Amino acid sequence: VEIERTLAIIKPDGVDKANEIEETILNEGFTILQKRSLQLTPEQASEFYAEHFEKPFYPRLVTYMSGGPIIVMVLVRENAILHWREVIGPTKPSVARETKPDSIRAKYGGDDEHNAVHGSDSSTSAEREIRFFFPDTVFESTLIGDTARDYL
Ligand code: YYY
Ligand code: MG
Repeated sequence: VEIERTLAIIKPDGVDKANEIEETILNEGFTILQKRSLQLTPEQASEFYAEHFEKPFYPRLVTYMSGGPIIVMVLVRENAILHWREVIGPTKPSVARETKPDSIRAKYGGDDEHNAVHGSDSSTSAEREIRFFFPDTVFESTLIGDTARDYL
């Protein structure tokens, strides 16, 4: 059994549903290992989403993600990265409502740009993203094995 860590963000439009979202997180068997509330500067949002630099939606995304407080969390679970992506649903809330009505983005997302939550999409991303918000994190990979068990 592979115990993994992933990074979750409750985005600015999701913060007023933070209690419901956290309840879903716990019901899905995640442990919230770390949690912090903050507001990104535009520079930090640009860096976090650097992979999308070339995309037409990038400027809007940066403005949106730096436009209000967010809540960042490190989640731990078996198969955490993939499972969290399943729980949040497809990127676009309109698609999520069509194909995965129980997902967080279906329930709490607004229009396609305001989709309530973020989830790391791979082990490499999870490691980078966890370090981005929790720079003191010590780990050799997102698979933390016995170390994680101390928190479960
Ligand atoms: O990983 P995920 O958040 O599901 O989607 P990405 O393709 O990485 O895009 C990041 C972020 O950008 C997405 O959550 C909303 C926004 N976005 C957008 O506003 N318009 C798009 N066509 C695609 C993505
Ligand atoms: Mg992504």
